[in-house]
Amino acid sequence: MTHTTLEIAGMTCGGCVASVTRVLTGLPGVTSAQVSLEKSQAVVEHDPTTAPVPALRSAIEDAGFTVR
Ligand code: 9UX
Repeated sequence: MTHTTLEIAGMTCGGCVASVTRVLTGLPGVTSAQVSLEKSQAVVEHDPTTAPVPALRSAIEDAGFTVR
């Protein structure tokens, strides 16, 4: 397992945090996601083979947010 920190733009409320958390933890290979509204970031614990960083990025962007 690897920890990756992603900078996310566009989260404005707790509902956004819940959405990002749900899409990340719904991906195969993602063990956990700690999403922070204040820091505009997500720390994701994942298997980089099953859930590579571009897959994390795509899932977040498909949910309507921007990964910097
Ligand atoms: Mo509330 Mo966050 O509608 O998009 S979930 S602003």
